[in-house]
Amino acid sequence: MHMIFRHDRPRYTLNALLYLTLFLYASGLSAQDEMWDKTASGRTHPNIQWFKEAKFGLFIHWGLYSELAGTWKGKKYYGSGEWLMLQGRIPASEYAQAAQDFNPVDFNADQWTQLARDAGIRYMVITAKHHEGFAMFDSKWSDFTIVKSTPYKKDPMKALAEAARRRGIQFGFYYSQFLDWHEPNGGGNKWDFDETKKDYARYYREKSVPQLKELLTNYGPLGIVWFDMPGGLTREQTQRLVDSLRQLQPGCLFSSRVGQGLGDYRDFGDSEVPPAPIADTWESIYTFNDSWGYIDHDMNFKSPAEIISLLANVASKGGNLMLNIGPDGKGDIPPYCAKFLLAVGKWLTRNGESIYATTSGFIPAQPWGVTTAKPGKLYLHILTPPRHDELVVPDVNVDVGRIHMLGATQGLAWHRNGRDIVLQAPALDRDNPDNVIVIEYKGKPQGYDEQAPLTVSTAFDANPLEAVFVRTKGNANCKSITFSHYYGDWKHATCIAGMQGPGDSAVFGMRVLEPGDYKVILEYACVAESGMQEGVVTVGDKDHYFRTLRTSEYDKHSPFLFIRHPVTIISVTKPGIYPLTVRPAREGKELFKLKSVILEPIR
Ligand code: FHN
Repeated sequence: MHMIFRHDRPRYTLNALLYLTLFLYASGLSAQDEMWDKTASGRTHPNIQWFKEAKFGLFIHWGLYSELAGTWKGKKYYGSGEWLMLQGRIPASEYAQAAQDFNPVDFNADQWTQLARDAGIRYMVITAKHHEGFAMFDSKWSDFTIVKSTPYKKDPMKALAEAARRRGIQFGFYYSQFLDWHEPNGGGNKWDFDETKKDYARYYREKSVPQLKELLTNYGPLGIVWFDMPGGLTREQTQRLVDSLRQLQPGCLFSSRVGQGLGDYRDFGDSEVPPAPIADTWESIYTFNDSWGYIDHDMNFKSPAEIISLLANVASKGGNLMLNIGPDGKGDIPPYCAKFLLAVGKWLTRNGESIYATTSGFIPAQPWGVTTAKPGKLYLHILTPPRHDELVVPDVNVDVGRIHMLGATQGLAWHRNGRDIVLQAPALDRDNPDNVIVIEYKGKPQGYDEQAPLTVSTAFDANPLEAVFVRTKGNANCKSITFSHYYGDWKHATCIAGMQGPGDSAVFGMRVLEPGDYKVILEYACVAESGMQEGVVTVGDKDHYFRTLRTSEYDKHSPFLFIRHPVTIISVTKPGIYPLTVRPAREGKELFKLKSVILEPIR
């Protein structure tokens, strides 16, 4: 067997990356979000097209942790259930005994893959080995496997790979290449094993690489190897790892978390959607509830409407959504996941044309929703139906032909108002979370304009001006803030930060369609030292003063609270474009982290 690191040992010293890794793991909790590699190689993989078109994937976290279901010795844990071993600092030898009870007799590859098929899923990625170190497949390189150490004794991955391919679903494996809490030389377990004595090269050589090779050899053609949490390797070593694995299956894609910018497409952070479209090939990953692995006391499942709107939102920015389920220790998929997936599948049967093989739309997000596109077609995803019978689509700079509801033959009435299209809004189905309207067009659309003024209309109860669309001045800047509620259930908020003095301002372009009175609501988070400071909202020549309200301190492992603070009312007498500026009244601490400004028509 060729071991790619055999000749590297003399050079395999602790480099800067390794020190960083050690530091992160020594601090235990901070690891997950620090280890997301969101960059890809920039080269176009010859087999990338299926992935670009697929748009909807199913992630499956299934391992020993599924049997433990978030409880250890009577204590319930919350958040990422697959991190139970670390959360409970469970000794590796004790944890391994759980394998004796792991007997997923209900596992049925045909049922799982048929559900995926009916849900409109186009690719599936399942955990072959997660950080606990337990292989859910048959491996010669470890005894800690479902075949060798459980009463089940079979390899479920064989059947699953075949069943997925039979149903036209691309099949892939998740593999935690560095973290392995079972092994003395694997990353992450410092409660059993002395970090300073670890030989990561040996871990890669004796388990990680050979197991990856088994996966790429024994399960037919794989669509993806979904690496996670890179560590312990230099760029050169990662490149060699990638090269040696590519030889086995040149057609297989590698996720960006292979590390060192060497993946074939970009994954964002867990539960993260970039705020604006991205031209590269990329994926957002979300889990159904608060955990990736099964937890029997986690019932916080996303509803079909939430998933459909997430799918449309991700597609509107040009990405794929891979949504995770956590089957239990018997091999059953939680009933709400199955039920809600089928509801999403039903919606996709009618509306899939507006999702699969689309690119981002060329109209920025509107109070009514988002857009996706295909050559000659712009799809309007109406996530919030208007209150009146007109729907304005701003700045449609192409030659418009027919406009119709997706799937309907009858056209919709519309007229031009300058560059806008004004649609006679059809009777939308209020039970449908995303009514799709198709605008057929000719010509080359203008690019997506992040600086376009944002629509404000009395047709909507709330008109959000999101931070990503801001123009900043002085030290004000737009950045993404990451935090969690329980443990590893990451949230991300794009905010304007750095506003410390009157010269540091955030300017939003508002395009008000109808005159009227609007309440101005600031949505922000404000730490103690920022509280009780004065700020100003300026519209036209009028300054509106307010004082900041303290919300919560920032700690990335706790909720970061955003308040919706109504600060004033503005009266707009004429439709038109108005700048709205937010700034501190005087020099001081950062005013707050501003997520959005919401304009609410007064009724
Ligand atoms: O630590 C893992 C986590 O358990 C889960 O597998 C997610 C899925 O993207 N990846 C890591 C954290 O980012």
